[in-house]
Amino acid sequence: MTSMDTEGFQEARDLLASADVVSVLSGAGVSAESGVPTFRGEEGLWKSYQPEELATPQAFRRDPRLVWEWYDWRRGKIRACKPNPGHEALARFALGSRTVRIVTQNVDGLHEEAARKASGGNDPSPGLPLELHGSIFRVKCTSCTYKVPHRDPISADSLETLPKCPVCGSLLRPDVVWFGESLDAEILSEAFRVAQGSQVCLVVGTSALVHPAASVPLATRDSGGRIIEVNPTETPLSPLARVSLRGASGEVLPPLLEGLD
Ligand code: BJW
Ligand code: ZN
Repeated sequence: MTSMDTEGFQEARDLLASADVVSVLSGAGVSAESGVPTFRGEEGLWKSYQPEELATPQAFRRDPRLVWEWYDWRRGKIRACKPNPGHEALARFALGSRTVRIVTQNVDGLHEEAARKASGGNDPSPGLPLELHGSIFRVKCTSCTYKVPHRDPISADSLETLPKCPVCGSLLRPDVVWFGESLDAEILSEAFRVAQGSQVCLVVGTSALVHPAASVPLATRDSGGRIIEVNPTETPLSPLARVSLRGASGEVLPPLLEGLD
């Protein structure tokens, strides 16, 4: 069965076609077909750790070497990944005439890469996402305000080899949002503002378990808009979605968004 035969496909296309403003909430599933491991489920395991054990400030304080080792491993995997047809379809959609804003939980930078490619040297900004959980390719100081882009491998052999702040000498850490940490207030309020003002929120590849990100589509629904979900499996948002398209985003999004630029 192709995605175009999926129940609700035409309804989803009609909803998107008649919307002036569309918000998109994406999660790790949108990058799965690029080879980026998701967090939860069988593919999501690293050694025997769960994200809740490593993506916390407590874990970093307890064992920064282990946490950096996990991030260095993930950064290496992501560096080798390219945007897939799902990212590309979203980027083309966002660069089209409709007002589209991509809000992502992903830290991999693949939406941005797809937007730069799709813009062909023109302004990529309508396709650049609001990054709710930061970027894995940026580091920040654990003590001062130092923050820089950082893509190179790091050595997590010992505490001594971990990256240190050039200003104050403290440990650097990935500039991502860990459990128990607040999201950037401006980015978060912009995400809710965009969702509230959109007629459709397209939710792609997220388990919708982590808040406040998982609440963003509720702002669309609470203001009278519709949620369209693209995910191979059911999530807590499925009962609230007008349409749930059960498939991989790299297969569903290109035909879903085709011609809606
Ligand atoms: C495909 C596919 C394909 C597969 N195509 N799809 C309200 C209620 C309960 C708890 C809380 C709450 N508010 C806040 C909390 C606490 C906590 C939380 O949400 N806990 C829950 C888990 C219970 N939230 C926080 O702590 C947040 N901070 C905060 O709220 O601050 C204020 C506060 C502080 C203290 C107390 C209370 C409030 C911060 C959350 C930060 C999350 N950080 C991480 C790590 C980021 C850095 C990094 O990458 O290392 O973000 S955790 C991890 O989960 C990552 C992700 O962005 C996030 C979401 O995961 P995602 O993207 O949904 O991925 P998966 O793997 O879960 O799902 C993949 C999906 O794709 C699946 O559904 C598949 O089916 C699908 N899929 N292949 C399409 N081809
Ligand atoms: Zn510093």
